[in-house]
Amino acid sequence: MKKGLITGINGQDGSYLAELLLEKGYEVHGLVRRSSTETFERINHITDRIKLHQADLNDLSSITEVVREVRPTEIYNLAAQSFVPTSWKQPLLTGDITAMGVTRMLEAVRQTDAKGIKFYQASSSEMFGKVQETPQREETPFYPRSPYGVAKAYGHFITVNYRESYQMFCVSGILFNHESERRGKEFVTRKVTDAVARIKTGKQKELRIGNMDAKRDWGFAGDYVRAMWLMLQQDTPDDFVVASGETHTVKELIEIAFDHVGLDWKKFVVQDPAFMRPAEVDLLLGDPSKASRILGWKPELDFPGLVKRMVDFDLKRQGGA
Ligand code: NAP
Ligand code: F7E
Repeated sequence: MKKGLITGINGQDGSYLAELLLEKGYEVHGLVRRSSTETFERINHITDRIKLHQADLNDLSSITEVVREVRPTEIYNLAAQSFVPTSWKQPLLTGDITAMGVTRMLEAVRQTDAKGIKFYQASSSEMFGKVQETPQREETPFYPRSPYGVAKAYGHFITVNYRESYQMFCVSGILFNHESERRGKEFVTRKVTDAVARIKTGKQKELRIGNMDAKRDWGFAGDYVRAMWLMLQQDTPDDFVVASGETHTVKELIEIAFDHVGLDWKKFVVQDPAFMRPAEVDLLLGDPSKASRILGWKPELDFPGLVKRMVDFDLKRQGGA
């Protein structure tokens, strides 16, 4: 039986990936950090079928112990400080977890079973930052624009380096933005769909938003975790861009979400400089052709379908559907 260990199992992607691995008959283990209030909202429905282990990406001995105890066949390193604005407020912590945490995971693998464990690193389109070409491909040079992007670039290269130095099966998935009803409410898609539902049900009066001209290549998280799994099923380790191949502005996102419940967004949306970033990533558009050709991966849910799905979910939560 295959054994998967997911760091960040309690996050958006971790929860979808755990479901996917269970469906495929894996024994699923998750690494979670200690918290004074245990909230496993995203994985409550599967906690009886997975095994959780307490460890922290900042603590090498704790993760080595988990890797030694579990002896997984595959590790998916999804844990990170993943919110871009927080990376300016807590740049050192972001570097410790999102960058050095990758090296700690790789060391835990190398010291335990360098040849027997396949390793997936959750890299990000934020590494492209101030984009050097469009669309962005595996070969596009990185120009990160936030401490988060810089940390992810380190995580990418250390993954490649362990592959080349120790012939370990390590891959880096360069994933563009992917969303769902399980997305944290601080990210723009969920912030918008949650606000639309609250405005529609009379619980909120306005939506305060930052840069509406930013363009992102958005997809559905459930589709993207399939690509992670496919990368570890290949015979040779390689890196892949995973994206929808379409780009949309934040304004389009807002329009679709408000339209879906019959509201005119212009009456409710207020631009607020508090949500502008010190340095912005203006445009992201990925070229997923390598993933399509080699992994046979393609996304199933399109952008309007994704936004409507998230609005419907939030409306139901607010008792409005
Ligand atoms: P997420 O919802 O923020 O989940 C991140 C997880 O990491 C959380 O479960 C968090 O634990 C855990 N974590 C944070 N610090 C940790 C530490 N020191 N030790 C152990 N665990 C820690 O992120 P996501 O959207 O699922 O993304 C998954 C990964 O893909 C991240 O690495 C992210 O940077 C990357 N990524 C995401 C996207 C995207 O669009 N979603 C795109 C490209 C790359 P708690 O639950 O305790 O907070
Ligand atoms: O911002 C703009 C903001 O925070 C998207 C993470 O998963 O994807 C995510 O990073 C865009 C930016 O995601 C608001 O300026 C406008 O241009 O939803 P976001 P992100 O920064 O792209 C990448 C691939 C990751 O790897 C990250 O982990 O929306 N925007 N107004 C706003 N953004 C937020 N959060 N809030 C606003 O009010």
